[in-house]
Amino acid sequence: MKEKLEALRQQALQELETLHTPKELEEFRIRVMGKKGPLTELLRGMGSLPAEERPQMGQLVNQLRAQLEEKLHEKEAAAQTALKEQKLKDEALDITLPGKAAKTGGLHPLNIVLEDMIDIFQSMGFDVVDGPEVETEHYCFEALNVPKDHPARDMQDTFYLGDDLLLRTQTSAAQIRVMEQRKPPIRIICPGRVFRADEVDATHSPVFHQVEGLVVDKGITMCDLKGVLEQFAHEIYGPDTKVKFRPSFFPFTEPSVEVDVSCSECGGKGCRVCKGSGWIEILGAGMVHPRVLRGCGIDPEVYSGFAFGIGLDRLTTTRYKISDIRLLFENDQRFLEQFD
Ligand code: 2U9
Repeated sequence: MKEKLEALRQQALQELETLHTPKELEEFRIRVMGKKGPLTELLRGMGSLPAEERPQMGQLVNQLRAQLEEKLHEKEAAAQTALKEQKLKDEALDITLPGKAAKTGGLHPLNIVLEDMIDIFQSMGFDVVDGPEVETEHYCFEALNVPKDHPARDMQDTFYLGDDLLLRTQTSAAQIRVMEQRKPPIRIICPGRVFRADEVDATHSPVFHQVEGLVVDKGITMCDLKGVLEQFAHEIYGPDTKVKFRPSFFPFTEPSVEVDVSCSECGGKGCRVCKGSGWIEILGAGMVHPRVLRGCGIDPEVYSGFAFGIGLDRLTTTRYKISDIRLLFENDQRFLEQFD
């Protein structure tokens, strides 16, 4: 029996040396040390030994069990360490790799052009003012000398929200509020969203943007209007740009003009952008109608002023050669990314 025990020790220790994974070691434990294993069998076989040999034999079997247990523990601990090391190796991070660049937002093209315009007018001493988008008929039309039967007041052209409430069709409404509150000299621009019940197409949107301006003081003349708007056109389109003032009509200004600049695309020769004319219309303007001044409590015998209105969307689409105004309102990342 002693020889059997020694043979088992040799064989078990030898086999243990070849086992490495936790699975292999567990299988060994069940096979060799389990109820049906050779160790248990040896203990059972002790019944056939003479009584005086049994204690010594029992001690030897227990020693072997302890020895195998210890070896198994060692191997299991080594297997766990190896497993952990392999895992660390597999999951190793290369901290020297460059990180993913975070996407940063950029200015919307309308805001790029608006910021340029604000810079230009601020450098000429204008303040920037704001006003409500929901207005009353008084501020949007009456105070601006727009008669009751004017087509702009028609339900077809203006979004009415109720009897007297409407979405402003021009930012002039906000400038009337300033004229009521401040005494001249007044030098303001008023950028903002405006609304007209237009059919949507490549050049029309029911929501668009204006930058309107107003100057009121003693002795303001058409020369001031020309000087300010020429300066603006030269800063936006370059100093060689020609500026043309054409007579026009608006209810809120008298006299009124429309302002064209020589086409920046063809230099005035005529092309697709200027539809062959060599000129591009950029704004409307005029001397503030005396009735408008009086309505705000400003004496037109003492003060005079000029006003202008610039369509921001058209200025933006021509600058960036954007073919369709709707692109400005869709917030498509692929479009906006080009202006970062
Ligand atoms: C006050 C009095 C008068 C603002 C003006 C225009 C001429 C004009 C258009 C430009 C393109 C509107 O966006 S657009 O379609 N505007 O032609 N706007 S004079 O006149 C004012 C403003 C305020 C108190």
